[in-house]
Amino acid sequence: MMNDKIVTRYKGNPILTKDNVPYPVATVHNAGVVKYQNKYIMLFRSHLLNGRSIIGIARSDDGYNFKVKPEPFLVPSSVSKFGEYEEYSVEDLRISKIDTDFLLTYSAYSRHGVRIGLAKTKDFETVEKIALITQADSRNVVIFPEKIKGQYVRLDRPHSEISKWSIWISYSLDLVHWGNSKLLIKPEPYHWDEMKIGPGATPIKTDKGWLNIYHGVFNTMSGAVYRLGVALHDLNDPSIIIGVSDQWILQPEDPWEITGYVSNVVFTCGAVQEDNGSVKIYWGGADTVMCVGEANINKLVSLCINNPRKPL
Ligand code: BMA
Repeated sequence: MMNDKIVTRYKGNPILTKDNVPYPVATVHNAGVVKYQNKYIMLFRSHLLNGRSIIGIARSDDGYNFKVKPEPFLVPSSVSKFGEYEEYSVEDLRISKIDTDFLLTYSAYSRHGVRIGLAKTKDFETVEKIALITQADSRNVVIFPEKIKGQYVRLDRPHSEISKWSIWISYSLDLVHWGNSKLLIKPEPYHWDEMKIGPGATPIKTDKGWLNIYHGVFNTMSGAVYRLGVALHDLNDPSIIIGVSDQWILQPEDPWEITGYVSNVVFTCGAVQEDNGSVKIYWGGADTVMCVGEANINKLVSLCINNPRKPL
């Protein structure tokens, strides 16, 4: 199967760039996206002109044409318990809807390393920071969009010098204290995701399992290449991996994915499941612009089941 048939890129890519942002930024990328009141809400990362990142907000009726609000949505706190740990940046936010709350997880950077911040909103007008929910160094946390057996569940990506960057799972009763962690998927040696992997979009519920669209990195003589892949987790126990697709589903190919702030990057923080069996996958191109493409969910699921590689 040809890789370029799995995700059909939108012809109007890139769908959002720095020119669409009414305040000075260098990039628009790595956005969490969700549907709320029949609109698509995009919470995107931008590098400011000092190289640090904040989160902006854009809305759309169709998932392709977005309009950015004049004020940023989430910026580093300068006071409170958050100030110490997000002094440098807030980055790569994911959105997970549970009941009437939208849970927002983002990377918080400071001189002490990178941790995950949790914030909540009900309406994307006001936002409340709740807690820092990991130690350093951890990035790319996505919370499953429903409680499973009475617990909140998240995919984690702690960083360790000994074991390569891998996908873990943890559990919580109150969203603040997490534990019972377990390693689920590791980079596969001499494979497109051999250098590191991390959770990408918020998992999507299908009748065959939770679909996890993740990113994988391969190092080359001209630097790292970021691609997207898929894994399927058991519905009732997402620590059970049904399959990890051997092949990637998306790689940098368009000019704005190949060249930019960081070249050769497609990186996702959000995907929206549609009623017709498709999913809109949103990705940052070269850490510079936002793009979207569509894939058939059954096709992604069957890649995980029919052509898997070893998870660990
Ligand atoms: C990762 C993160 C992402 C970024 C990617 C490519 O480590 O910093 O935010 O998109 O690198 O630069």
